[in-house]
Amino acid sequence: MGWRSIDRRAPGALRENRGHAPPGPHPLTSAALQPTQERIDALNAEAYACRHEDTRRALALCRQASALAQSIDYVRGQAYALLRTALCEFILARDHERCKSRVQHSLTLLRSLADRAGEAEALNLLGTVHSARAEHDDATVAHRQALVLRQALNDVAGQAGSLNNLAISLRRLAHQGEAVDCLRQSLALAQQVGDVRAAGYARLNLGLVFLDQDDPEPAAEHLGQALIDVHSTTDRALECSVHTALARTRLLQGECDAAQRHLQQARVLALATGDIGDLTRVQLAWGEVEQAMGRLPAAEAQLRAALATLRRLQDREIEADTLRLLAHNLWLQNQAAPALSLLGEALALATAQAQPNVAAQVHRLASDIHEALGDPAASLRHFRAYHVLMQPQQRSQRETNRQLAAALEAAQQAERRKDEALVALERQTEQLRQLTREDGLTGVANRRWLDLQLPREYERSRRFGHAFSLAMIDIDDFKAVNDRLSHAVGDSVLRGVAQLLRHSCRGSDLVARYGGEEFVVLMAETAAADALRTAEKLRRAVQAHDWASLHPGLPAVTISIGVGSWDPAADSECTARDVLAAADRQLYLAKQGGKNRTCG
Ligand code: GH3
Ligand code: MG
Ligand code: MG
Repeated sequence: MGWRSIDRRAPGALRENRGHAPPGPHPLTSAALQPTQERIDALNAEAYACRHEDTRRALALCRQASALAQSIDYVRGQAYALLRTALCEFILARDHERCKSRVQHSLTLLRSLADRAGEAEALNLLGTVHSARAEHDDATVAHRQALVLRQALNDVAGQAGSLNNLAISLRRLAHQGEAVDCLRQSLALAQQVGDVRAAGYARLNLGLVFLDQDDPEPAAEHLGQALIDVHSTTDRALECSVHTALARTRLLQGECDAAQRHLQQARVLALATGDIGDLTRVQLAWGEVEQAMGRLPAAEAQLRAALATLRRLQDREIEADTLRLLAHNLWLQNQAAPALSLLGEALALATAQAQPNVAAQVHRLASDIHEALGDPAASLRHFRAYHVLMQPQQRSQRETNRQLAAALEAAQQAERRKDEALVALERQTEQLRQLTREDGLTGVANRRWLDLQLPREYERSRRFGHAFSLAMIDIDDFKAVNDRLSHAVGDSVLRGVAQLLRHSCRGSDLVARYGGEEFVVLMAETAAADALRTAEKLRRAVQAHDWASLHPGLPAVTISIGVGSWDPAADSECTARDVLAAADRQLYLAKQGGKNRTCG
C-alpha cells in the first residue's frame, strides 16, 4: 500500500501518503554490469517500485546502488539510494532516528544538486518521520516546504499527497479547521487529476476530522463518498478504514445496528489484508458499540483485548484513547477509582505522544467523574484543562462552540485580574459547563449529555433493582408552525415546550432535547404506571398552555408521547437502548392513533 496510517485515533485513522514522488528519473534500461549512472538510477527506480511489495529486496537494491554510486562518485545516485533506504527502513518501522538522519543527509545532497523533485520527496518523507516521532511542528514545516516545491513543479498529485499529510499533523496539533481546509484542497486536486484513491484518502481523513468534532453528518457524507471511491480501487486497507470510520459515525448517530454491519465488513477486510493494527481498531470500535448498547462487560472484554494487542505491537498511536474508552466503560459500571487510575495513565501517554485532542477528552471524563464523586475542585481543574486544550479546535466548530470559545477567553481575562478573578472564573467555568451540557436553543440538556447519562442512570437503576422509564416526546404538526408563521416562532415554541416539560416533571428527572422537535425525559427509579401518569401530566400541561399569548394566531400546540420502561422483574438482557427503542415505538403508535396522546 502506498499510504500508511500513522495517526489513528480509536478506532479510525488518518492515513498518510508515505512517499508520493515519481520513482526516480529513469526506468530500468539495461542489465549492464558496469557501474554506470543509468544502472544506478535503474536500481534506485526499481527499489522504489517494489518498496511495499518486497521491502527487503528494495533495501538490498538500495545498498547495491549506494555502493556503485560511491565507486564512481555519482552524487545524485548516492542521494536517491540514501533516500530510498530511509523510505524502506521507515516502512519496516526500523530505527526512526537513523532514518531521519539518512533523509536529512539525502536532502542536503539533493539541494546541492538543485533536484527539486527529489527535494520534495525527501521533505515528504522527513515530515512523515517527524509525525511518527510525534514531532508535529517539525512535520508541518517539512510538509509545507514539500507542498511549495510541488506547486512550483506543477506536480498536482504530489500536492494532493502533501496536503493530506499536512492535515494529519495539523489535526494532531488540534488545528482541526486548518486540517479540514487542507483536506478539501487535497480532495479537489485529487479529483482534478482523476486520482480516485487519493480522493478516497482525503475523504476518509475528512470524515475522521469531523468525527473528532462529534459532527456525524458531514462525516457520513464524506465517508459514504469515500466508500464509492474505494470500490474502484484495489486498496482493501483503505476500504477497511472507511468501514471502521462509518461504524463510528453510525454510532454517533445512535444507529448501533448499522455500526455493527460496517464493523463486520471492516473485520473481513482486515482479516484479508492481515493487518493486525486494522483488526485491533475494528475490535476497539466493537467495544464502543457494545458500550453504547449497554453491554458493558462485553465492551470491557473487547477493549481490554484490543489494549493487549496494541501493547504487544507497541502501537502507541491509539493506546491513550483506548485507555480512555476503558475508563469510561468502568465509570459506567460505577467503578470510579479504577477508571480514574486508567485516566491518569491515558493522560501521561497522550502527553508523551503529543495528542492534545485525546488529552482533552481524558480531562473531560475525569472532570465528570470527580464531579460525581463530590470533588468540585478536582472536577474544575480537569474542566479547565479540557477547555484550554480544546481552544484551537473550537474555532472551527459550530455556533455553540464559538460561544464556548468566547466565554473561555472572557474567563481567561478574568483570571488575570487578580482579586475577583477566582470567583469570576468559577462562574464563567460553570457557564461553560452548562453550555457543554445544555441545548443552546431550549436550555434543557443536549443530546451529548443525554447519551452520557442514559446508560449511567439505567445501569444505576438496574444495580439497585429499581425500575427505569423514559418518555420520548414529539411536537405534533410542528412543521406547519414553521411554514405558516416563521422559524423564529417555531424556535419560541420549542423553548416554550422545553420549559413546560421541565416544570411539569420531578427535579430528579432529566429533560433533554433529542433532536429537532423531539425531547426525551429520563425517569430513574420510576415504574411504567407512574411514568405514564407523568407523561400524561406533561401532555396536558402543553395542551393547556395559552399559546396564542406567544404569538397571535398560533394555534394550540400539542405533543405525542411514547413511554418505555424496564422492570427489575423482567428481561435481564434489555439495554438502555432497548428502552429508548420501545419508547420510540410507542411514540409511533401515539402518532398513528391521532396525535396529542400518550402510549406506553
Ligand atoms: P408530526 O406531527 O408527524 O410529528 O409532524 P411534524 O410536522 O411535527 O414533523 P416533521 O418531522 O415533518 O417536521 C419537524 C419539523 O421540525 C421540521 C423541521 O424544519 C423543524 N425543526 C427541527 N429543528 C428545528 C429548530 O431548531 N427550529 C425550528 N424552528 N424548527 C425546527
Ligand atoms: Mg419528529
Ligand atoms: Mg413532530
